[in-house]
Amino acid sequence: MLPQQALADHLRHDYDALASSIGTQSEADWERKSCRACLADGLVEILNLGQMPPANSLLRPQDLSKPELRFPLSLRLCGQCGMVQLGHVVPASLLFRSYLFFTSSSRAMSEHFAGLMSEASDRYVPPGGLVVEIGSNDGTALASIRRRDARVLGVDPARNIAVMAAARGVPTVSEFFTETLAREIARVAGPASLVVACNVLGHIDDLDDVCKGFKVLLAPAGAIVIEVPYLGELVDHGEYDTIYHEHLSYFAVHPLATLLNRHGLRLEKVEHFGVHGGTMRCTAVHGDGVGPDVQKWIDRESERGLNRPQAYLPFAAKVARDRTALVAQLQELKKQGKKVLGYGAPAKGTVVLNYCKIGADLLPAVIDSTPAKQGWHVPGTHQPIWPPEAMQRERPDAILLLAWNHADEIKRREAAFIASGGLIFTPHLTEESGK
Ligand code: JHZ
Repeated sequence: MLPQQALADHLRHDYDALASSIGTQSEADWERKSCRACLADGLVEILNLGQMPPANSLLRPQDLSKPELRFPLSLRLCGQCGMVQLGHVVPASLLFRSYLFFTSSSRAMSEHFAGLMSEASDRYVPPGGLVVEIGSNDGTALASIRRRDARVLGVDPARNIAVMAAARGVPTVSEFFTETLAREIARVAGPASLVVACNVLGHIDDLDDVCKGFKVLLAPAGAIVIEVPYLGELVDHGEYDTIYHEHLSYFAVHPLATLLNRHGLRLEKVEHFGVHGGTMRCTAVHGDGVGPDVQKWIDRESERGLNRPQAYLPFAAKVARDRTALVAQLQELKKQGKKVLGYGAPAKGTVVLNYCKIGADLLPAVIDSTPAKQGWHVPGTHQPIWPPEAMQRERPDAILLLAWNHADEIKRREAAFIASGGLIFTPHLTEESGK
């Protein structure tokens, strides 16, 4: 067994223990009725993806016959501030204490974060200054900082990953980020000139506690750089598979600015990047209001009515249409005697396979390059996860690109498959190459 797998396997015992205690609770125990950004009541459902297993709760072969946890996946809108969020909260300790997603699994994402760290640390970190990353994962981003005169500290609750970060030379506190922890970091290490939080704000239920933590940790002239997938693109492109229990919030600019303002933080700048299906990088500082360009984002969001339930009707209709079309496509390929494999076992893949009820009869296995995932199975639909070498052995005719956000990197890796005429399509049925 590889070290990554051994640790994940070991921590699975904790997951099982937690899962059996949670299994006795009811839906009402997980429901949240007030908005995470502005605390208003009265959230309105805009999409329902049914009962879904936690997307990263991969199964070992010996778990396949055991009952699995499923939780409601209901997407709701706050009519007050426009925050889109899940109506139910799966306990964070179940989702994040042992984590199977590693930032280093994508070269393109590693380069993206290295760019962020170098730009932001040049701008905000004086000699001897401190950079704190929340949700630092395996330390990839912090390790990319080459400056010897900057101090770095990661914070990530996943114990298996904190070990990997430490091995990379990135000191990591393996805890959830809270105001209490922020005070302790500030007391021991001093205020942070730069706080980075990429793809993690959406994971946290109590955003007030996190913002209080930002406020006490941040140095007077420091900055917080937050990256989150952008709601506008999720809706425009029908990226329903990015909706899963780990992602409690789906940010647009207005609700994020509202949240930060409530805590004496000013959203100064918003930049757009294509990664993860459309991402915004938001820079916040001490203060109030928003920067002039940020106001333009807010005006555009208000013009398109992102805080009104009607704006989401075409999105919900496209999600249902995509499901029907994807299943029809897989059935047709099966009828033609073609072999189809999934590519990537991302959290998104679990959502697609379970929402569309795609079992091993239509898609017998998925390929993933992460050693810790190989040999395990997709929750709910149970496809085994094979390493990329299986492509040569299995010689599929087509692949369903579940990790569609890494299309370029995967296409480079699988150039031989494409050269031989292999078909690649995504759950949203964009044809990437054809026979
Ligand atoms: P990927 C992640 O979601 C995790 P996920 C997280 N929840 C988050 O917030 C979002 O990102 C934004 C594999 N792969 O990045 C590796 C290959 O097999 O889409 C991964 O298992 N071959 C924090 O889980 C998966 O695909 C390759 O060449 O949806 C990609 O997962 C490459 C590049 C990746 O994340």
